[in-house]
Amino acid sequence: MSRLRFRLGTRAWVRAASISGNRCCIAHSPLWPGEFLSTLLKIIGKFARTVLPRRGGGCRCCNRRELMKAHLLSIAAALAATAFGVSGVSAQERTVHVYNWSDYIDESILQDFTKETGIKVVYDVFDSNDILETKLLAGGSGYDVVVPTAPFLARQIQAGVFQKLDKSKILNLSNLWPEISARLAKYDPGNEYAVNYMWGTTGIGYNVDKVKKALGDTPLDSWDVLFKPENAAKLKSCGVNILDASDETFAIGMNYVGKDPDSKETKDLEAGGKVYSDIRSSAKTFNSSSYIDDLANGDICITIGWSGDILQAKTRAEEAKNGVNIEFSIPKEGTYMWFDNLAIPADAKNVAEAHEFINYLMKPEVIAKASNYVQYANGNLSSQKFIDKEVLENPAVYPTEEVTKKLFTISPYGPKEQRVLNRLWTQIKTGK
Ligand code: SPD
Repeated sequence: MSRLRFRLGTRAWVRAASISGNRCCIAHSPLWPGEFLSTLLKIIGKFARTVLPRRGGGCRCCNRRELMKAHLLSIAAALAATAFGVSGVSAQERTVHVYNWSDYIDESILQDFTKETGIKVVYDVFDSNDILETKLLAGGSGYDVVVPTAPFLARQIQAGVFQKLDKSKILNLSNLWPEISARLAKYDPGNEYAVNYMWGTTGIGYNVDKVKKALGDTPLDSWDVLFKPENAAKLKSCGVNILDASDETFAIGMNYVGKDPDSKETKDLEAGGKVYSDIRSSAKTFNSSSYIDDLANGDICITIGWSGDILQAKTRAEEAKNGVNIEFSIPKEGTYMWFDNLAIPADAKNVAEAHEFINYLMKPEVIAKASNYVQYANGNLSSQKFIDKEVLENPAVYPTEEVTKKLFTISPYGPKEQRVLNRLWTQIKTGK
């Protein structure tokens, strides 16, 4: 005797008929969630029960006519399972593996997604494009959705790391903000591989009271506050953090000393790097994730930081009622405007689920919920009516047109340029 068991999920149970040789039996099987499949298999089960009443949970011998009916029923059940993507006799639970930046989502969104689709989300975080890139280039990362920043995305597309999106499966792309999609198209021509998740700027996050105490009335709208060695030295005792993100810190440094922030010339990179080696002795940490809590708790008083991260630190301090007053400034000299984007690795195992996840995130009310929580701007125009007024109207999140004119973007580093950058950044961080 063999039992044909359809391991399809947990929501409903039906009976399916199976035969082996001259024997037949009725097996109880759990069903994959889904009303249609559930109903279909229930009907098949009902038929099976009529034809082959189950006795004592076992099997019984049947006549040729019954066997034929049972056989047809088992084929129908198998076809139903196949039609709904159930492979073999044992279908897996549907899962999507997501690798995103830390502090970059309202986790209730993940739970809501699972409730709506039945797809479980395995969610991991990183705090540097370099970490993500190392995994992607090695292959077999195990992730189905990842979130590279635009210049990294561009060179990873070139390296064949991603698969093209099946836009017929992401109908919510109709909600995108054409201006942001056009900016992203410089890195991903035709927007074939990626969808913008969030975008923002890199500026100065500071503890208002501690910085005022250290620097008096020094204006906080200029990189001078941090990059002038005499200022950094005065801030040393209250804690200075520098983002551990060499691609953009060098661009910001080059812009500060009057070079093209997108230059890849070694001498320009050295000039940009010198900005940091000059203040290295005043820096307490080089960090891109725990600096949020460090700022919120008063363990550092100033940092180069990403817009939403600083605003989250402000919110955390306010919620903790710890008396720490935090602000974010976009320096008048200009700064880096970046785009973080959802993409599917070429070797992703759960491609259908990855598309469903991206489509879900692009629902206006869902991505608005994400923006309200992380306090970053997103690339979905239809979402704006769902974004809290304090977020949408905060120029630190959605910069004014005037400020936007001073923002710059950068192109990808080539392999040789990247090696120069890595060497210089290691020297700066280690102080050697
Ligand atoms: N905590 C989430 C921060 C996301 C920042 N991504 C920006 C990368 C710019 N290089």
